Amino acid sequence: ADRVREIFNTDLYGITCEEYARGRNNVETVQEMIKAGIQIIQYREKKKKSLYKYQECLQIREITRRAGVTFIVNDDVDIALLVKADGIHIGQEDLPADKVRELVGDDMIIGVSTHSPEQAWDAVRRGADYIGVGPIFPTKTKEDVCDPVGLEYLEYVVENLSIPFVAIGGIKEHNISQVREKGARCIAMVTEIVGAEDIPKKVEAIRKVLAAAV
Ligand code: TZP
Ligand code: MG
Repeated sequence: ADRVREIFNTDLYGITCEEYARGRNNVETVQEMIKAGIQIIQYREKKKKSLYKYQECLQIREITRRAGVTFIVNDDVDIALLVKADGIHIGQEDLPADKVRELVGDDMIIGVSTHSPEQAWDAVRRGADYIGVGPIFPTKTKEDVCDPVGLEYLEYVVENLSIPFVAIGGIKEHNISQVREKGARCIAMVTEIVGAEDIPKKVEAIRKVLAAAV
């Protein structure tokens, strides 16, 4: 638990999304995120077949390992295991976290997306290592995303839970300070980072905003 807490004691959580990546493939995006100094990276790819996801994850595992970056795979427990990812991230309609734990063992980090206090407590009960909290703001990135739960649910988590968490959903350079000021330490962004022309430059700008927030 302390190991996971330490890993999530970081400012940004990067997530791939080839659709918004300005022609970069997922491997190139990860390389840019690493250059930018992002310490946790999730591979999230809804539109490719397993074989191609597996091949990309193999490469990403190699480069994240060399960089000392935590690598988490979205959805696919089999791929996470095969490439020896550090973690697996699942949603409310994936296999339950306690069942995923039976498959992946104690060393792999399990993250669960949550949208309400009930879901957060359920994830804790099922042995999740961290939770996603969101969507904080409206987002078009996730197809079946629920309505924004706003800063209110984030506040609930900050005040009532001790599990590491990542705030996510519609977070941008212009609104990230609100998220930090509500108490989020680790913040995930998809389009704001993968869609940036220059990822290291974008991350530098975001970090300036974070440094100025309370
Ligand atoms: N889970 C909740 S919102 C979301 C995910 C994967 C998408 C967030 O994307 P963006 O581009 O940062 O709004
Ligand atoms: Mg999923």
